[in-house]
Amino acid sequence: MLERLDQLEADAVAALRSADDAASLEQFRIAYLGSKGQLKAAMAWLKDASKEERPKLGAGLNALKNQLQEQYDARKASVGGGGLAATGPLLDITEPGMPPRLGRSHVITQVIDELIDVFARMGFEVAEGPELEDEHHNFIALNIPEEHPARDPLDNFYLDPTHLLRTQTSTVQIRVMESQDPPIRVIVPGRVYRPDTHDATHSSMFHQLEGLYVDRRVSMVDLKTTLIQFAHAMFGPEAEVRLRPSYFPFTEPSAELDIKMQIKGEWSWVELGGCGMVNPNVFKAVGYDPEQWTGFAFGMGIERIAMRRYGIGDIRWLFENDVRFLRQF
Ligand code: 2NL
Repeated sequence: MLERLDQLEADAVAALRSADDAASLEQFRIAYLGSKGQLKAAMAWLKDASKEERPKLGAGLNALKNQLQEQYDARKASVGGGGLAATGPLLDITEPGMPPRLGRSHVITQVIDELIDVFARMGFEVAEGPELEDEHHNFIALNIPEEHPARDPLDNFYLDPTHLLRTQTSTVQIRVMESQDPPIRVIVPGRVYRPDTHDATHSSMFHQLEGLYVDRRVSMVDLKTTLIQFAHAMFGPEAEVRLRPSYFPFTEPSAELDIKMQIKGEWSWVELGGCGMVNPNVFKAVGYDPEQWTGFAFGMGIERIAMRRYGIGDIRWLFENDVRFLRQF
């Protein structure tokens, strides 16, 4: 009996060794491990075996079964695709292809890229900085004193009494001026945060583009010329710029910035942001001599530009990430 077991093992091991593809492996499985296979048949030897032989034969058959199953599994894994031979191919290579849908930049990113391009052609470099700021960069250096209403806790996202999410990207221009000497010509696109009840035109997170130019004898004419060049490049040669007197703590004089642009064939004035000549107090805060250096600065809302240009009726659509909306741009 035990000799028959040895013979069975030798045959099975040889058969498995020569099975080198999925089909022959399957033949091996049926012949040896299957429900009508040789191991199953060998179990019948037990009832003809003598009392002394029976336990040894039983243990030997079990061990052989486990060993063959293990070797078969390993072999099958290394041959690969074993399942396919039995079930047929899972992949029908004659099916027509389905091209994957391509991703794209968010419409706000597209507008930012365009703005960077326009200002780059006028010599402006892009600067970036942290969205979590301290009161020095967000307020003090920008000539916004302690008692100013802009610092109201209800109008800002404070993390602690001296840290908050930036409310304007001017914080980055302050950092640029603190770290390098004039002349400076930078634009800063980025996210800003203000607590606002969300509706069609308000979001507590939105994007701004600010610009700063510092050199000797910079004038309001330089500011307006730069803005006119920007308006023409962005909205076409017929676009116009209008500056209306205003007030900001960080500029003096200050102005609101309106641009006349064409929307669906109709010309209209759109309030894009504000601008002005850098307040001497801001220069003092960053260690520039205000007798020597002059500059202009401006800030505009990027959502405003995108919404006007593409006729987007609700600012919230920009941030809901519904691909059916985003795919349109
Ligand atoms: C607006 C108005 C403005 C500035 C931003 C600025 C920055 C520095 C110094 C002086 Cl470092 N000014 N930025 C100036 C005027 C207006 O933004 O309505 N933005 C959406």
